Amino acid sequence: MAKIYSASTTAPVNIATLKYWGKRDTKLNLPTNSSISVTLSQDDLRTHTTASASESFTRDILWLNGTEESVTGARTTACLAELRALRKKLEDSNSSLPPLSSYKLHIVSENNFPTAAGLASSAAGFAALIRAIADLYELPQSEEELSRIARQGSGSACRSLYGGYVAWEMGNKEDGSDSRAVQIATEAQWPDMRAAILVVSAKKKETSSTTGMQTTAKTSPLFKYRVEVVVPERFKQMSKAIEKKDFEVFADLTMADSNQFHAVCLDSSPPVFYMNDVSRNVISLVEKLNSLAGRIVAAYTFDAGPNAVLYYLERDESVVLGLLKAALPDLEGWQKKPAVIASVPEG
Ligand code: 2P0
Repeated sequence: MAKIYSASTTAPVNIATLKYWGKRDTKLNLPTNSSISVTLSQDDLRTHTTASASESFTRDILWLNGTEESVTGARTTACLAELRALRKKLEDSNSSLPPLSSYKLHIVSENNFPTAAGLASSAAGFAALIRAIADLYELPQSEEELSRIARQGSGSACRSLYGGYVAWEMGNKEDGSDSRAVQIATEAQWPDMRAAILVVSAKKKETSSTTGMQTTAKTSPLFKYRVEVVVPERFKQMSKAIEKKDFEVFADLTMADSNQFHAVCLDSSPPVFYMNDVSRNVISLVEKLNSLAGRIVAAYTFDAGPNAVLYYLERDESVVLGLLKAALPDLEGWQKKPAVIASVPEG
C-alpha cells in the first residue's frame, strides 16, 4: 500500500465590515473595491480540512460535509494548479522530497455552521483548503502570498488566512499579483471587541454572491458612486478607527457600509434581496438602542443572507444581548467568547 501524506488545519469565518461586492475580473476574482473584515473566533465558526496525497489515489476528490463536491470548477482548478506548481518548484530544488505535486489529492472538509447561508462559508472553506494543501506540501509561502491564491477560490477567502482585522487591498495590476490580504491589527490588539451572530435562517441563499455582485456591477447606477467615491474614503477611515480602537467610528462605518451594500443590491436589475423581516427588526432594535443610549453601543452588519452579525464592546455585552433576548424571545442560543451564536427561528 502506497504511503498517504496528510495535513489538517482549520480556518475561521470572516465577516466584512467594509463589503466586497463586484469584480473587475471574474476569472482572477479581482474586486472593484478594497474591503475590510473581522475574523471570528475559531471556536465558533470554522472549517476543518484535511488534505491527503498518495501515489495510490486515482483522482482528486473533495468531500464537503460528507458529500462529494466537484473539483473541476475553474476556481478550485486554479488554486490546485498554483499550489502544485509551488510544490513542484520545491521538489525540483530538493530531490529528496516525495513527488507530492504529481499525486492526486483527497480533501475532507467540514463546516461547524450552515453552508451557503450568508455566513461566509466559502471564505473559511477556501482558506482552509489552501492552508491544508500548503501545509501538506510544506510550502514556505507567507500568508500574504497564500491569500492571493485563496482569492482565486473565493474573493473573501483571502481575508480568512489571518485572525483579527484584515484588509483585502484590491490592487491595480491586471494579473492580480497585488490583490491580496494584509492584517490591520491582531485580535489581541482590540481584546474587548465582541461579535454576536444571530442565525436568522440556515437556508441556502437564493442568489449566490457571485451572481448577485455581477448583477449589481452591471446594472446599479449607485454602484459606480459606491466603488469610486464612498469605499476609498471609508477604507482609510475604517483602517484608522481599527488602529486607534475607536469603536464609535468603526461601528458607524460598519452599519453605513452594510446599509449601502444592501442598497446597491436593491438598486440592481432585477433587484437582489438578502435581508428579511427579522433582519430589519434587528436593525431597528440596534438603532433604537444606540439612540436611547446617546452613543453607539452596537453595530449591525448583514452579508449576502439574512443573518445578523453584531459588533460591540465587552462592557456592553449584557445590554446588547439582554435587549436581543427580550425582543426576540424565540432566540435559542449559547454564549461563547468572543463570538456568540444564537438561532432565531423564522416566522
Ligand atoms: C464580503 N461578501 O466582503 C462580501 C459582503 C458577501 C457580502 O464576499 O464570487 O463568496 O466567491 O468571490 O467571496 C461573498 O462573496 O464571492 C462576499 P466570490 P464571495 O464578505
